[in-house]
Amino acid sequence: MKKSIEEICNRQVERELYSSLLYMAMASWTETRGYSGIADWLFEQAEEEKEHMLKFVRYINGRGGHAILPALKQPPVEYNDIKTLFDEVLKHEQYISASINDIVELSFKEKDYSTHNWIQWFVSEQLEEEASVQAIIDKLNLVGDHNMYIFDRDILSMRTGGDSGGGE
Ligand code: OFO
Repeated sequence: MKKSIEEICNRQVERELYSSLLYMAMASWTETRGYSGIADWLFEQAEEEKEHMLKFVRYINGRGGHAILPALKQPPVEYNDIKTLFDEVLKHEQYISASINDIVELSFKEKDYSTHNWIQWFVSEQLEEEASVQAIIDKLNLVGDHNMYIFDRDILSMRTGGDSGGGE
């Protein structure tokens, strides 16, 4: 695999791992505030992000590169409220989508059509993730502050159940 592709995939290892850490930090904050449903949703999301990171690790190594596990910066400890927390999740997912698109673009430019083909799974996954977070935000806007208890129960049925097993 070309050095440029190895480097951009390693950049994504770091970003997926940070996503996992960020969602765990958010989950921990929500759990301490009694939102156990939201915490479960975020912990599950964190697991998915770890799986995404591993997909990159295995792909890089499988193509003759060397996947590097990075040191990570600490994610925020405190969050203002549930709505702003999910706004931050959406913003983060949009950042990840842009980062995946960079890989699509570079792999095409470098004529690495295997990577270009492989990364398409992440393109679809990002679409799905952004849509599911947007659906949560829409719902939060509907329920208002008084119905947060109901929302906390309801979010458990809002898992996309995104298949994170494919793509290799
Ligand atoms: Fe949130 O998604 Fe990974 O890629």
